[in-house]
Amino acid sequence: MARWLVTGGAGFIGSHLVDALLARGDAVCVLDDLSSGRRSNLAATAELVVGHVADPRAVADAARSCDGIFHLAAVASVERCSKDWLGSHRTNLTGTITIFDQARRAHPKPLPVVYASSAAVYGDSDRLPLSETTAARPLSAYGADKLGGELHARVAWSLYGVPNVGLRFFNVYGPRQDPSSPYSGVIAIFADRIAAGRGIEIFGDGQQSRDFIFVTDVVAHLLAAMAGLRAGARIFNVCSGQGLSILDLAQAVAQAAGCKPTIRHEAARRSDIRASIGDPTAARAAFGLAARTGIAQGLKSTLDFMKAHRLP
Ligand code: NAD
Ligand code: UD2
Repeated sequence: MARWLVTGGAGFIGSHLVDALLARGDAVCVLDDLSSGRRSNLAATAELVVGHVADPRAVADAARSCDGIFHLAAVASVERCSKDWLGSHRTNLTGTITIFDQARRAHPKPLPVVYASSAAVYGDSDRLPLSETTAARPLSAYGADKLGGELHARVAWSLYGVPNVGLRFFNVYGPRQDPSSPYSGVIAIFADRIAAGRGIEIFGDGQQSRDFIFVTDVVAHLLAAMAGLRAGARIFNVCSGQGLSILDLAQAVAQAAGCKPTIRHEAARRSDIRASIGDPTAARAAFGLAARTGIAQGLKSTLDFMKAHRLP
């Protein structure tokens, strides 16, 4: 039976990965500081170590007797990283280096690592769709640390022999994405507001586009990237390849919820990316995977989950 370390495993994406690993009979150890993740996201059969991903001893203890590391722990909010530049850097970049540094010290050989990067590394490119060869020009502290993680991943392989794959997630949505923060994902916010019969706010004209991918498709890419990972340091987009404007998204959420929300337009966010659409070709060629859950089906699953878990 394989055993995996999942950092950030109590979070939105991480907890779905933990469910999938447990479902196939593997053992899982989660390292998470519960700063945004929840113990309630985890099945009782998952071991949880509460600790900081930049703490070498906590990582060494959690990684002991594991066959590989899925590294998802991060401050995942662009805004929060801008506000707490140094603190989020310790998690997002020093934490990632800590993972690679512990992976290289494993015996008898370095542990393979699959880690979460982000479309944020591209910044606001006008060359769409964004492919892995598109120049990375991050606009945020968050994106810069994700790009830094990719650069250290190359060193981890070339200098220390740590096999690794970085996955540039685009806009991920689905059950368990926390809607409570103003910086939560737009789908979590729209679904929560509309399910509660409240209006929604669109920042800017709503013509800005995003590439949304459902969380179970992201988990499939994580599992495929780890399967048979023995060499190299590669990067793949995890996206649908379809762009959707925020206005059209609002209509799609309303249709899935069967109601017409009031929409209020607010000022556009500072340095908001105008268009973000990924090219999924490389991941399809490497893993035989594509995004299988369309937006209508994904929104229905998300809304059903919210209705079933809505606090009175
Ligand atoms: P999330 O906030 O739900 O999960 C992050 C997890 O990491 C949480 O459980 C949190 O408690 C934990 N964590 C944070 N700081 C930590 C620390 N110092 N030590 C240990 N644990 C810590 O967010 P998510 O959306 O599930 O993101 C998971 C990963 O995917 C992150 O690396 C994020 O940057 C990346 N990502 C997410 C999206 C998206 O659309 N959700 C897009 C691109 C990349
Ligand atoms: C997402 C990720 C970020 C980073 C980035 C990479 C989240 C929360 N953010 O940022 O971590 O990976 O992708 O490209 O997952 N919007 C509204 N009304 C709302 C909320 C949002 O109009 O109530 C707009 C917002 O201005 C933006 C779009 O919706 O134009 C998407 O916003 P987001 O915060 O969901 O995600 P994004 O792409 O800014």
